[in-house]
Amino acid sequence: MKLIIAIVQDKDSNRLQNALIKEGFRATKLASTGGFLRAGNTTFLVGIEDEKVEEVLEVIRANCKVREQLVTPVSPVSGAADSYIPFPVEVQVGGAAVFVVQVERFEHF
Ligand code: 2BA
Repeated sequence: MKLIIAIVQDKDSNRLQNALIKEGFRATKLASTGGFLRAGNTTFLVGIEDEKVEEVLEVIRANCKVREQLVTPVSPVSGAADSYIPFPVEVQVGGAAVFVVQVERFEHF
């Protein structure tokens, strides 16, 4: 068995949740925060048999979009803060950051 941990954008989370349910996959949705953007995102936990991992990945791939997001870099802590002009830079976020982890044991009581 594997545990799929998928970090997706909030904008895709309802669509992905509906698609996982429709395809018969069990999932848990957690509210999370990206370390870089410090913005909300959504983490899905999906426990799944090894042979169905690719099917789950396909559902995630089909429902999560890549988007551009503007980020304003934080100003320097000390030094040339007076002359610092924080130009927003564009970063590409998503579709999804996915980890597939081996599950040693699963119990469901
Ligand atoms: P954030 O950490 O808020 O990152 C949002 C986006 O900012 C990233 O999109 C990436 O394009 C960019 N980014 C992140 N760190 C950067 C850096 N040090 N320099 C320049 N750009 C950077 P994604 O790669 O699609 O990641 C989306 C979210 O997935 C991340 O939100 C984070 O919550 C999670 N994530 C991605 N990779 C991860 C990893 N290796 N471990 C844990 N979480 C991860």
